[in-house]
Amino acid sequence: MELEDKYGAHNYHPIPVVLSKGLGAKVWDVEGKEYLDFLSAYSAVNQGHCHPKIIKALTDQAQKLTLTSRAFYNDALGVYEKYITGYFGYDKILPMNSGAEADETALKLIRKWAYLKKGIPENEAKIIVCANNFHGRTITIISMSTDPDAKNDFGPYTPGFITIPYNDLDALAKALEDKYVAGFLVEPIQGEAGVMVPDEGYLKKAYEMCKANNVLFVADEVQTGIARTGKLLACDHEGVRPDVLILGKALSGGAYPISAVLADDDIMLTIKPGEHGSTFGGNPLAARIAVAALEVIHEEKLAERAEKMGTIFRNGLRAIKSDMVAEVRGKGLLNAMVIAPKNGKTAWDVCLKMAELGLLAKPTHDHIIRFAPPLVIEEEDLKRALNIVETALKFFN
Ligand code: IF1
Repeated sequence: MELEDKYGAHNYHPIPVVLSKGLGAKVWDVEGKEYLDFLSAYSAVNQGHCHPKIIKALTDQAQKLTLTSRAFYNDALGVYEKYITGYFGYDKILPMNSGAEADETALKLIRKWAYLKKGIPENEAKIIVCANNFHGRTITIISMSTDPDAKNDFGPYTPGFITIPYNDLDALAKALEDKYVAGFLVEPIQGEAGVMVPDEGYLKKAYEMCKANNVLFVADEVQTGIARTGKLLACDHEGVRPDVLILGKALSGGAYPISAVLADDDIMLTIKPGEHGSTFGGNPLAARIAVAALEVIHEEKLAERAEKMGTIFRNGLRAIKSDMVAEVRGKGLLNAMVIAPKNGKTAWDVCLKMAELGLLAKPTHDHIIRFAPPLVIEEEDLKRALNIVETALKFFN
């Protein structure tokens, strides 16, 4: 911790736990203490820490060829591209590395499509985004943000965004009256905002309104995708097929930075050779890891598991009697508890107490504790976690 403080940027304020090993839903600190991981690296470790099949794909490929750049072909990328486009049902994938890079790629695709296909005048394309969004940390992405911590003192900002309230179809309808709108970028559930689940039917209706106005519906499933919410994609709960799909995090099971944008040819082919890229995007190591990570999701039926275990977990949280619990919400194994401060004790104190008791979670926006364990968590461990949450809350009674 001292090394990080002395030699590392102070862009995080971690819970004071030093981890050194992880397997499945468990992690161990340097003293050998075991914890249940209820953050999963912000939903990147859906398949569980160090999943053997994913690690094997990594170690096998790492001995052969890790990076060629896209200046040349390699024998892994095409195989991955065929697999993932068939897996999610799109014509093509544009492979990137971080979630933010995938969001940036999606923004560029929306703009290219706007000028080359929709006929919006050059530099006039607008993209609708939602208040309290989180899509990453680049300058353009924080230009869309309404969070002062993410945005302040990073200006000047990228223009071309219209911000509307989340889960508000009237506001979307009004914004869609602007004929220069080319896309609507939305999280099916707002993760960082505190697991904000929109009304039933919101995504479906929003999609239909976008289609009626020749506007691309773009889903950022970096956090909600890959089985986290009880379906392969959060959009699947409403039968919505995004025009552009953004994936990241669990696309690698936490073994490597891998992200992707999926779309059909009429959108994807608006970007021509030399118009976009990345040194590591589509590298053979990522290609093999991502195939293994997606196979695990399918083989271990992790979406169905997230649905079943999520219901057990949410019901268990709601059964806890404590006046610090203001609200419990979520879908699948992406859940959150809103903590009402008591005697000056906040969600942070509850998280410290839970860490002491063997459960790792971290608050977002001061009062909201997000609970997102790996989807492979055993039912007995899920129940043990519920006991730890209850014990921690009771401690502040
Ligand atoms: C941090 C949380 C934050 C994301 C969605 C894109 C990205 C993310 C929906 C960018 C990343 C991470 C970033 C990390 C904490 C975590 C996070 F919501 F998951 F908790 F911040 F909001 N779209 N979310 O959630 O992906 O570039 O990070 O690979 O920045 O503190 P990335």
